[in-house]
Amino acid sequence: RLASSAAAQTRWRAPTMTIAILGAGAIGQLLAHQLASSGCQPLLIVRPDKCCQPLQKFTLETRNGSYCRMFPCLAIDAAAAEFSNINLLIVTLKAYQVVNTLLALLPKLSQHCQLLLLHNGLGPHRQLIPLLAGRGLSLGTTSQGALRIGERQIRHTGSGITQLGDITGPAMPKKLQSQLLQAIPDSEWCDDIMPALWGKLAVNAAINPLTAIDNIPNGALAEKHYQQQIQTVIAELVKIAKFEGLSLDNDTLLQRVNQVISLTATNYSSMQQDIQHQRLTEIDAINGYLLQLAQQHDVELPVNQSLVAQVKCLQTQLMRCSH
Ligand code: KPL
Repeated sequence: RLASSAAAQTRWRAPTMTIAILGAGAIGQLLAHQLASSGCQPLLIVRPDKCCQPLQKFTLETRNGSYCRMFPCLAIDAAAAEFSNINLLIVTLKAYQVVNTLLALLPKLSQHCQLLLLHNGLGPHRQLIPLLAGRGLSLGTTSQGALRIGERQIRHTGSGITQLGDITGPAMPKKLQSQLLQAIPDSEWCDDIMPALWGKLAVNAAINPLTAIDNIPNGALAEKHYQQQIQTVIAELVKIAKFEGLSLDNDTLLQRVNQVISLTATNYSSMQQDIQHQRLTEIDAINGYLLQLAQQHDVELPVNQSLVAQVKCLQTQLMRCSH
């Protein structure tokens, strides 16, 4: 009897959904560990030169200890058949890598593969929508902190909420939705994800360029001189959001920015780090996205414009030095 009920259990196990993560940076690796600890076996899609073995060991350090896990890895240039079983592709690339990378990958994905973009800033989804060929697109934002301390080793540096929601096409299947919400701590599904994305955009637009330009930690922005600039960055963001049909509250956003400044006072923003390591920044998808919208609506955003110009200038100087 025991044997037959065990056999029945095996027979009746619900079919598992394949979740793949494109971009094995700090957030991509963190999500892979969180999915694995809730019983999924995520697949990591990596650059061909990083895919030396089909199964690779990844390590997560938390306050409670270290966890080593083996994840299957697939090179992005692998044959199409290997991608056709993916039900959900979570994209954790930098904003500026999203469109070009997906342009090459989309034809290899099944017609039913759902896409979820998780990056700082906004904008790539607008270029992606015409290329989806009927696939569903969801977007998300996370305030979880993760630091990469080795090629396949990360440290979970802070908890924070993760908000996800559909943008266009078929909705995320309920089974995938619940797998994600179960795996990611403090995560929620939003019927309208846009206000959450704009909330995070406000935080990044205020903190990232100022810390990158002046090479300071987030906490330095509590000084009066920065607070005046932050107020204008936010006022300009609220103004352009209104043209996009979104009514955002100036004071709530300012409060949120200042809360992040104090909670992450000793941290360096991703843009400050990108500049220091002579990497391309996400400025085009953050303050640059506001300028794109401003141009469409024929509106001026002088403070955001000046921040974009300063970051781009730094970026060009540093890139030139590194060559
Ligand atoms: O998301 C961030 C970033 O650095 O990109 C913030 C919230 C500003 C934390 O540093």
